[in-house]
Amino acid sequence: MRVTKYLLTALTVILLASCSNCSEKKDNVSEQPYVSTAPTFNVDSAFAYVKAQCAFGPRVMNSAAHDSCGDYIVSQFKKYGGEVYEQFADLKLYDGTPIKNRNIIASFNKDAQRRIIICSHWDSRPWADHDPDEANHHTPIDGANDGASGVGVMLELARIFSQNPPPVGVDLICFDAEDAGTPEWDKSGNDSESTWCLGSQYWAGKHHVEGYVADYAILLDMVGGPNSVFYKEGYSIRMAPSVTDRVWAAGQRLGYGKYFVSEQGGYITDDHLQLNQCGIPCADVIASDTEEGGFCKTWHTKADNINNIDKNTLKAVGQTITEVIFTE
Ligand code: AHN
Ligand code: ZN
Repeated sequence: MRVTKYLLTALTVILLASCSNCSEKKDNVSEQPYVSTAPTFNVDSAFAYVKAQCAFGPRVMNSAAHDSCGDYIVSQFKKYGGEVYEQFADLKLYDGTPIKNRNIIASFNKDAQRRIIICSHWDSRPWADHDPDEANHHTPIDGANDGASGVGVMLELARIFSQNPPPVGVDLICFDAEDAGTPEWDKSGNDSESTWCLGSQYWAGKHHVEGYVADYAILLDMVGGPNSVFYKEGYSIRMAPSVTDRVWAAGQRLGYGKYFVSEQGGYITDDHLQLNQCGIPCADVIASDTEEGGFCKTWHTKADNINNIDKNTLKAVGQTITEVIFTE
């Protein structure tokens, strides 16, 4: 009797132990969340950088606000230990208007061989030509989302790098004159794609450092808007497939799958084309509107201001880019 009881107890113990050893533990392992070792992207800090840019007023070429904001961006990059390069160039708008173009580049971990570029445009559109109110079609926009959001992410990255040197070289490039392409109201017929992205066109022809090379690049465009979703942009899939996969995979493993959707989006004329054409594979992280299908509802309207910035979008993108950089 006693022996049987002993055997039963022993059997129970073995069964329990084996149970906790296999199925339960396995389940636990598969439920473990991904734990990133990348630094935290502080979204309040990034938001403050977006707000600061907007406070100068629209950053339209040949304006005082443009000059002052350019100085501000340079001073922030320097404060965080970036090596800053500037490219000043005399360029022309679609209608021949001369503009003073200013590209701003900040290099971190300057001597590293392996380098990646994070870029965005910093100018804002001179005309709210997509505004529902026609009276606004000739007035400039703040470009909180369209311009300042990408630069806000880059300034926060610079702050992060000042405390956590990146494992590869990182060049943060602010292109000028992306958004002065032929306005919708212009009837001259000169609406070619080459009227957009003037700053990146200039950079593609003349890099900030002679013989400059980079392994790959990520373009940020409208990364702080409401109702945002990021599809894999057409040219990015075609010309920079592994960069695109890398960015979207990073977003998804961090839990931002609602933003980084693995579906193909449209083909968009943007600064990334210039990098791809000069041999640097570049993916465009550019938002679509979950309700509209096209660009964000505030796109090229007076409503693209600081009141319509969504910190959740900014955080999802900022943390994803931080993840990509620090898992190099
Ligand atoms: C065109 O509308 C031709 N390209 C969109 C690129 C863009 C404009 N990104 C921001 N503003
Ligand atoms: Zn724009």
